[in-house]
Amino acid sequence: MKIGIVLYPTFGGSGVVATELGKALALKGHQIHFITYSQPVRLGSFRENIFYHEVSVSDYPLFDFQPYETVLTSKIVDVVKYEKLDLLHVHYAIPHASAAFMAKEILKSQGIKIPFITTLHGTDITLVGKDPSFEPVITFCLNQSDAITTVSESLKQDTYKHFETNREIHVIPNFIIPFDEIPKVDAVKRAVYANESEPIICHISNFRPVKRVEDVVSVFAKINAQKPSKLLLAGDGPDRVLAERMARDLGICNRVIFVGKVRDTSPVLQISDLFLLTSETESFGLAALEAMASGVPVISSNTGGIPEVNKNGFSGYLSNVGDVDDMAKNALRIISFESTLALFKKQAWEHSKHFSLENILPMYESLYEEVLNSI
Ligand code: GMT
Repeated sequence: MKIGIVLYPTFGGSGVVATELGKALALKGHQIHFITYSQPVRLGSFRENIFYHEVSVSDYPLFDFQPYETVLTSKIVDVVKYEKLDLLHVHYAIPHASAAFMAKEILKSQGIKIPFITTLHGTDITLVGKDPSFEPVITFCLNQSDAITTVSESLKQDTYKHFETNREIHVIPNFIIPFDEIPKVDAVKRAVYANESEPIICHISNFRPVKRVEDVVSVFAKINAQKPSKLLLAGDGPDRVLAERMARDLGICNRVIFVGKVRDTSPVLQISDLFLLTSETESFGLAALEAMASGVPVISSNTGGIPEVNKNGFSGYLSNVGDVDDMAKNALRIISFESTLALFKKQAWEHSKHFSLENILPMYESLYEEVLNSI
Protein backbone atom coordinates (compact mmCIF):
# COMPACT_ATOMS: atom_id res chain seq x y z
CA MET A 1 0.00 0.00 0.00
CA LYS A 2 1.02 3.61 -0.47
CA ILE A 3 0.10 5.42 2.72
CA GLY A 4 0.27 9.11 3.59
CA ILE A 5 0.83 9.76 7.31
CA VAL A 6 -0.02 13.24 8.56
CA LEU A 7 1.44 13.96 12.00
CA TYR A 8 3.05 16.37 14.42
CA PRO A 9 6.81 15.98 14.07
CA THR A 10 7.60 16.83 17.70
CA PHE A 11 8.52 14.89 20.85
CA GLY A 12 4.81 14.39 21.72
CA GLY A 13 3.42 10.87 21.90
CA SER A 14 1.18 11.21 18.85
CA GLY A 15 4.15 12.09 16.64
CA VAL A 16 6.25 9.29 18.10
CA VAL A 17 3.52 6.70 17.52
CA ALA A 18 2.84 7.93 13.97
CA THR A 19 6.54 7.90 13.08
CA GLU A 20 7.23 4.47 14.57
CA LEU A 21 4.11 3.10 12.86
CA GLY A 22 5.27 4.46 9.50
CA LYS A 23 8.76 3.02 9.98
CA ALA A 24 7.32 -0.40 10.86
CA LEU A 25 4.96 -0.35 7.86
CA ALA A 26 7.85 0.61 5.58
CA LEU A 27 9.84 -2.38 6.83
CA LYS A 28 6.89 -4.57 5.86
CA GLY A 29 7.08 -3.24 2.31
CA HIS A 30 4.48 -0.48 2.36
CA GLN A 31 5.46 2.85 0.88
CA ILE A 32 5.13 5.58 3.51
CA HIS A 33 4.85 9.31 2.88
CA PHE A 34 5.14 11.48 6.00
CA ILE A 35 3.53 14.89 5.62
CA THR A 36 4.30 17.55 8.23
CA TYR A 37 6.11 20.85 8.84
CA SER A 38 9.52 19.57 9.94
CA GLN A 39 11.40 16.31 10.04
CA PRO A 40 9.78 13.99 12.62
CA VAL A 41 12.01 13.62 15.68
CA ARG A 42 12.04 9.81 15.54
CA LEU A 43 12.39 9.48 11.77
CA GLY A 44 16.14 8.96 11.64
CA SER A 45 18.03 8.89 8.40
CA PHE A 46 17.35 7.94 4.80
CA ARG A 47 15.48 4.61 4.59
CA GLU A 48 13.89 2.48 1.94
CA ASN A 49 10.15 3.03 1.41
CA ILE A 50 10.09 6.22 3.48
CA PHE A 51 9.48 9.66 2.03
CA TYR A 52 9.10 12.95 3.83
CA HIS A 53 7.13 15.87 2.40
CA GLU A 54 7.67 19.14 4.21
CA VAL A 55 4.85 21.63 4.55
CA SER A 56 6.34 25.11 4.53
CA VAL A 57 4.18 28.13 5.10
CA SER A 58 5.61 31.36 3.77
CA ASP A 59 5.56 34.31 6.06
CA TYR A 60 3.19 36.62 4.17
CA PRO A 61 2.86 40.00 5.93
CA LEU A 62 -0.94 40.14 5.54
CA PHE A 63 -1.42 37.21 7.89
CA ASP A 64 -1.36 37.62 11.64
CA PHE A 65 -1.73 33.82 11.73
CA GLN A 66 -0.14 31.74 9.00
CA PRO A 67 -2.73 29.45 7.34
CA TYR A 68 -0.96 26.14 8.05
CA GLU A 69 -4.07 24.05 7.50
CA THR A 70 -4.56 25.43 3.97
CA VAL A 71 -0.95 24.78 3.00
CA LEU A 72 -1.11 21.31 4.57
CA THR A 73 -4.27 20.56 2.57
CA SER A 74 -2.58 21.62 -0.67
CA LYS A 75 0.43 19.47 0.17
CA ILE A 76 -1.80 16.46 0.87
CA VAL A 77 -3.60 16.96 -2.45
CA ASP A 78 -0.28 17.16 -4.26
CA VAL A 79 1.25 14.09 -2.58
CA VAL A 80 -1.88 11.93 -3.04
CA LYS A 81 -2.10 12.91 -6.70
CA TYR A 82 1.51 12.58 -7.76
CA GLU A 83 2.64 9.76 -5.48
CA LYS A 84 -0.62 7.93 -6.18
CA LEU A 85 -1.42 7.20 -2.54
CA ASP A 86 -4.05 4.62 -1.60
CA LEU A 87 -4.86 5.90 1.86
CA LEU A 88 -4.31 8.72 4.34
CA HIS A 89 -3.77 8.11 8.05
CA VAL A 90 -3.91 11.28 10.13
CA HIS A 91 -2.70 11.39 13.72
CA TYR A 92 -4.26 13.98 16.04
CA ALA A 93 -7.56 15.44 14.88
CA ILE A 94 -6.60 19.11 14.89
CA PRO A 95 -6.06 20.26 12.17
CA HIS A 96 -5.11 17.03 10.44
CA ALA A 97 -8.58 15.52 10.11
CA SER A 98 -10.07 18.69 8.66
CA ALA A 99 -7.15 19.08 6.24
CA ALA A 100 -7.61 15.46 5.16
CA PHE A 101 -11.35 15.97 4.67
CA MET A 102 -10.77 19.07 2.56
CA ALA A 103 -8.07 17.31 0.50
CA LYS A 104 -10.40 14.37 -0.04
CA GLU A 105 -13.12 16.69 -1.38
CA ILE A 106 -10.69 18.52 -3.68
CA LEU A 107 -9.41 15.22 -5.04
CA LYS A 108 -12.96 13.91 -5.47
CA SER A 109 -13.69 16.89 -7.71
CA GLN A 110 -10.77 15.69 -9.86
CA GLY A 111 -12.01 12.10 -9.98
CA ILE A 112 -9.53 10.75 -7.38
CA LYS A 113 -10.75 8.71 -4.42
CA ILE A 114 -8.73 8.80 -1.19
CA PRO A 115 -10.05 7.48 2.12
CA PHE A 116 -8.71 8.81 5.41
CA ILE A 117 -8.39 7.27 8.86
CA THR A 118 -8.26 9.52 11.91
CA THR A 119 -6.37 8.35 14.99
CA LEU A 120 -7.26 10.28 18.12
CA HIS A 121 -4.46 10.58 20.65
CA GLY A 122 -5.93 12.31 23.67
CA THR A 123 -5.71 16.03 24.09
CA ASP A 124 -7.30 16.45 20.62
CA ILE A 125 -10.44 15.14 22.36
CA THR A 126 -10.06 15.57 26.12
CA LEU A 127 -8.61 19.09 26.26
CA VAL A 128 -8.42 21.00 23.01
CA GLY A 129 -11.04 19.31 20.84
CA LYS A 130 -14.00 19.73 23.14
CA ASP A 131 -13.32 23.46 23.41
CA PRO A 132 -16.25 25.18 21.64
CA SER A 133 -13.81 26.93 19.32
CA PHE A 134 -12.89 23.55 17.77
CA GLU A 135 -15.79 21.22 18.57
CA PRO A 136 -18.06 21.65 15.49
CA VAL A 137 -15.14 21.05 13.11
CA ILE A 138 -13.91 18.03 15.04
CA THR A 139 -17.37 16.48 15.22
CA PHE A 140 -17.85 16.97 11.48
CA CYS A 141 -14.44 15.52 10.60
CA LEU A 142 -14.87 12.52 12.86
CA ASN A 143 -18.14 11.76 11.12
CA GLN A 144 -16.50 12.19 7.72
CA SER A 145 -13.49 9.97 8.48
CA ASP A 146 -13.53 6.60 6.75
CA ALA A 147 -12.46 5.06 10.07
CA ILE A 148 -11.69 6.36 13.53
CA THR A 149 -9.25 4.84 15.99
CA THR A 150 -8.39 5.73 19.57
CA VAL A 151 -5.35 4.62 21.54
CA SER A 152 -7.38 3.35 24.50
CA GLU A 153 -10.87 2.28 25.52
CA SER A 154 -10.96 5.27 27.85
CA LEU A 155 -10.35 7.69 24.97
CA LYS A 156 -13.05 5.95 22.95
CA GLN A 157 -15.56 6.56 25.77
CA ASP A 158 -14.40 10.19 26.10
CA THR A 159 -14.95 10.68 22.38
CA TYR A 160 -18.53 9.40 22.60
CA LYS A 161 -19.08 11.55 25.68
CA HIS A 162 -17.85 14.82 24.19
CA PHE A 163 -18.82 14.53 20.51
CA GLU A 164 -22.04 13.85 18.62
CA THR A 165 -20.97 10.74 16.81
CA ASN A 166 -22.28 7.22 16.62
CA ARG A 167 -19.52 6.07 14.29
CA GLU A 168 -17.71 2.87 15.18
CA ILE A 169 -14.44 3.61 16.98
CA HIS A 170 -11.64 1.04 16.79
CA VAL A 171 -9.37 0.86 19.83
CA ILE A 172 -5.79 0.25 18.70
CA PRO A 173 -3.40 0.68 21.64
CA ASN A 174 0.00 2.30 21.30
CA PHE A 175 2.95 -0.03 20.95
CA ILE A 176 6.64 -0.51 21.70
CA ILE A 177 9.34 -2.54 20.05
CA PRO A 178 10.16 -4.92 22.91
CA PHE A 179 13.65 -5.71 24.09
CA ASP A 180 14.51 -9.45 24.23
CA GLU A 181 15.58 -8.94 27.81
CA ILE A 182 15.63 -6.08 30.30
CA PRO A 183 18.31 -3.71 29.00
CA LYS A 184 21.50 -3.84 31.05
CA VAL A 185 22.22 -0.83 33.23
CA ASP A 186 25.18 1.20 31.98
CA ALA A 187 26.99 1.41 35.33
CA VAL A 188 29.42 4.10 34.16
CA LYS A 189 26.62 6.36 32.95
CA ARG A 190 24.54 5.65 36.06
CA ALA A 191 27.43 6.62 38.31
CA VAL A 192 27.43 10.10 36.76
CA TYR A 193 24.02 10.74 38.27
CA ALA A 194 23.76 8.65 41.45
CA ASN A 195 25.74 6.39 43.69
CA GLU A 196 24.92 2.69 43.87
CA SER A 197 22.65 2.96 46.89
CA GLU A 198 20.55 5.79 45.45
CA PRO A 199 17.55 4.78 43.31
CA ILE A 200 17.06 6.91 40.20
CA ILE A 201 13.47 8.07 39.80
CA CYS A 202 12.60 9.54 36.43
CA HIS A 203 9.90 11.50 34.67
CA ILE A 204 9.75 12.31 30.96
CA SER A 205 7.18 14.69 29.53
CA ASN A 206 6.43 17.96 27.81
CA PHE A 207 6.01 19.68 31.21
CA ARG A 208 2.53 20.90 30.36
CA PRO A 209 0.08 21.58 33.23
CA VAL A 210 -1.77 18.32 32.45
CA LYS A 211 1.33 16.38 33.58
CA ARG A 212 1.20 17.86 37.13
CA VAL A 213 4.99 18.04 37.38
CA GLU A 214 4.53 19.71 40.77
CA ASP A 215 3.26 16.30 41.95
CA VAL A 216 6.34 14.63 40.48
CA VAL A 217 8.55 16.89 42.62
CA SER A 218 6.36 16.43 45.72
CA VAL A 219 6.33 12.64 45.39
CA PHE A 220 10.07 12.64 44.89
CA ALA A 221 10.67 14.86 47.94
CA LYS A 222 8.69 12.38 50.06
CA ILE A 223 10.59 9.40 48.66
CA ASN A 224 13.92 11.15 49.14
CA ALA A 225 13.11 11.99 52.77
CA GLN A 226 12.82 8.24 53.50
CA LYS A 227 15.38 6.91 51.08
CA PRO A 228 17.97 9.23 49.52
CA SER A 229 17.41 9.09 45.76
CA LYS A 230 17.88 11.11 42.58
CA LEU A 231 15.20 12.55 40.31
CA LEU A 232 16.00 12.67 36.60
CA LEU A 233 13.68 14.92 34.62
CA ALA A 234 13.79 14.75 30.82
CA GLY A 235 11.85 17.05 28.51
CA ASP A 236 10.90 20.68 28.66
CA GLY A 237 7.81 22.85 28.64
CA PRO A 238 5.88 25.56 30.43
CA ASP A 239 5.96 24.00 33.92
CA ARG A 240 9.68 23.27 34.03
CA VAL A 241 10.21 26.59 35.80
CA LEU A 242 7.64 25.57 38.42
CA ALA A 243 9.45 22.27 38.99
CA GLU A 244 12.80 24.07 39.27
CA ARG A 245 11.38 26.55 41.76
CA MET A 246 9.85 23.77 43.86
CA ALA A 247 13.11 21.83 43.94
CA ARG A 248 14.92 25.00 45.13
CA ASP A 249 12.25 25.81 47.77
CA LEU A 250 12.31 22.24 49.07
CA GLY A 251 16.11 22.32 49.31
CA ILE A 252 16.52 19.27 47.06
CA CYS A 253 18.24 20.91 44.09
CA ASN A 254 21.30 18.70 44.51
CA ARG A 255 19.02 15.65 44.12
CA VAL A 256 17.04 16.81 41.06
CA ILE A 257 18.61 16.76 37.60
CA PHE A 258 16.98 18.46 34.63
CA VAL A 259 18.41 16.96 31.47
CA GLY A 260 16.10 18.88 29.09
CA LYS A 261 14.80 17.57 25.78
CA VAL A 262 16.30 14.30 24.58
CA ARG A 263 15.67 12.77 21.17
CA ASP A 264 16.12 9.22 22.41
CA THR A 265 14.76 8.50 25.88
CA SER A 266 16.10 4.96 26.17
CA PRO A 267 19.49 5.89 27.72
CA VAL A 268 17.58 7.81 30.44
CA LEU A 269 15.26 4.87 31.08
CA GLN A 270 18.12 2.38 31.09
CA ILE A 271 19.64 3.94 34.19
CA SER A 272 16.30 4.53 35.97
CA ASP A 273 14.65 2.45 38.69
CA LEU A 274 11.18 3.97 38.76
CA PHE A 275 9.06 6.14 36.46
CA LEU A 276 6.60 8.75 37.76
CA LEU A 277 3.53 9.74 35.72
CA THR A 278 1.30 11.94 37.85
CA SER A 279 -0.91 13.35 35.06
CA GLU A 280 -4.34 14.89 35.53
CA THR A 281 -5.46 12.97 32.45
CA GLU A 282 -3.68 10.75 29.96
CA SER A 283 -5.35 8.94 27.09
CA PHE A 284 -2.70 6.21 27.18
CA GLY A 285 0.65 7.19 28.70
CA LEU A 286 3.15 6.14 26.05
CA ALA A 287 6.01 7.41 28.20
CA ALA A 288 4.98 4.94 30.92
CA LEU A 289 4.81 2.08 28.44
CA GLU A 290 8.29 2.95 27.11
CA ALA A 291 9.55 2.93 30.70
CA MET A 292 8.01 -0.50 31.32
CA ALA A 293 9.59 -1.83 28.12
CA SER A 294 12.98 -0.82 29.56
CA GLY A 295 12.15 -2.66 32.79
CA VAL A 296 11.23 0.44 34.77
CA PRO A 297 8.13 0.08 37.00
CA VAL A 298 5.61 2.92 36.97
CA ILE A 299 4.04 4.94 39.78
CA SER A 300 1.12 6.70 38.13
CA SER A 301 -2.21 8.33 38.58
CA ASN A 302 -5.30 6.24 38.03
CA THR A 303 -6.80 8.29 35.22
CA GLY A 304 -7.89 8.03 31.59
CA GLY A 305 -6.17 5.19 29.75
CA ILE A 306 -3.31 4.72 32.22
CA PRO A 307 -4.96 1.75 34.01
CA GLU A 308 -5.11 0.01 30.62
CA VAL A 309 -1.31 0.26 30.48
CA ASN A 310 0.04 0.15 34.05
CA LYS A 311 -1.17 -2.95 35.93
CA ASN A 312 -1.65 -2.11 39.60
CA GLY A 313 0.58 -4.21 41.87
CA PHE A 314 2.34 -5.78 38.89
CA SER A 315 4.04 -3.29 36.56
CA GLY A 316 3.80 -0.57 39.24
CA TYR A 317 1.04 1.10 41.23
CA LEU A 318 -1.86 3.46 40.57
CA SER A 319 -3.12 6.23 42.89
CA ASN A 320 -5.79 8.87 42.61
CA VAL A 321 -4.78 12.07 40.80
CA GLY A 322 -2.99 14.37 43.27
CA ASP A 323 -2.59 11.74 46.01
CA VAL A 324 1.14 12.34 46.39
CA ASP A 325 1.28 10.55 49.76
CA ASP A 326 -0.05 7.34 48.27
CA MET A 327 2.27 7.64 45.26
CA ALA A 328 5.30 8.10 47.52
CA LYS A 329 4.20 5.18 49.73
CA ASN A 330 3.87 2.93 46.67
CA ALA A 331 7.21 4.06 45.30
CA LEU A 332 8.90 3.21 48.61
CA ARG A 333 7.19 -0.20 48.62
CA ILE A 334 9.02 -0.95 45.39
CA ILE A 335 12.43 0.64 45.89
CA SER A 336 13.03 -0.13 49.57
CA PHE A 337 13.95 -3.76 48.95
CA GLU A 338 16.25 -4.89 46.18
CA SER A 339 14.27 -8.09 45.62
CA THR A 340 10.95 -6.19 45.26
CA LEU A 341 12.52 -3.74 42.85
CA ALA A 342 13.96 -6.59 40.77
CA LEU A 343 10.55 -8.32 40.72
CA PHE A 344 8.69 -5.17 39.61
CA LYS A 345 11.31 -4.43 36.96
CA LYS A 346 10.80 -7.89 35.49
CA GLN A 347 7.02 -7.64 35.70
CA ALA A 348 6.98 -4.19 34.08
CA TRP A 349 9.10 -5.46 31.20
CA GLU A 350 6.92 -8.56 30.86
CA HIS A 351 3.67 -6.58 30.89
CA SER A 352 4.96 -4.18 28.21
CA LYS A 353 5.12 -7.09 25.78
CA HIS A 354 1.30 -7.09 25.50
CA PHE A 355 1.83 -3.89 23.53
CA SER A 356 4.50 -5.20 21.21
CA LEU A 357 4.62 -3.92 17.66
CA GLU A 358 4.06 -7.50 16.55
CA ASN A 359 0.64 -7.55 18.26
CA ILE A 360 -0.49 -4.05 17.30
CA LEU A 361 0.73 -3.54 13.71
CA PRO A 362 -1.66 -6.14 12.21
CA MET A 363 -4.58 -4.24 13.75
CA TYR A 364 -3.70 -1.15 11.69
CA GLU A 365 -3.00 -3.20 8.58
CA SER A 366 -6.35 -4.98 8.74
CA LEU A 367 -8.15 -1.67 9.28
CA TYR A 368 -6.39 -0.27 6.20
CA GLU A 369 -7.57 -3.30 4.17
CA GLU A 370 -11.10 -2.94 5.51
CA VAL A 371 -11.25 0.75 4.59
CA LEU A 372 -9.80 0.19 1.13
CA ASN A 373 -12.27 -2.64 0.45
CA SER A 374 -15.19 -0.48 1.50
CA ILE A 375 -14.68 2.46 -0.88
O1 GMT B 1 1.01 13.95 26.40
C1 GMT B 1 1.00 14.92 25.66
O2 GMT B 1 0.73 16.05 26.05
C2 GMT B 1 1.34 14.74 24.21
C3 GMT B 1 0.21 14.05 23.52
C4 GMT B 1 0.36 14.04 22.02
O3 GMT B 1 -0.65 14.22 21.38
O4 GMT B 1 1.42 13.84 21.46
O5 GMT B 1 0.12 12.72 24.03
C5 GMT B 1 -1.11 12.06 23.83
O6 GMT B 1 -0.88 11.01 22.89
C6 GMT B 1 0.00 9.98 23.35
C7 GMT B 1 0.19 8.99 22.22
O7 GMT B 1 -1.01 8.38 21.85
C8 GMT B 1 -0.57 9.33 24.61
O8 GMT B 1 0.29 8.33 25.06
C9 GMT B 1 -0.74 10.40 25.70
O9 GMT B 1 -1.35 9.81 26.82
C10 GMT B 1 -1.61 11.53 25.18
N1 GMT B 1 -1.60 12.63 26.17
C11 GMT B 1 -2.70 12.94 26.87
O10 GMT B 1 -3.77 12.38 26.76
C12 GMT B 1 -2.51 14.04 27.86
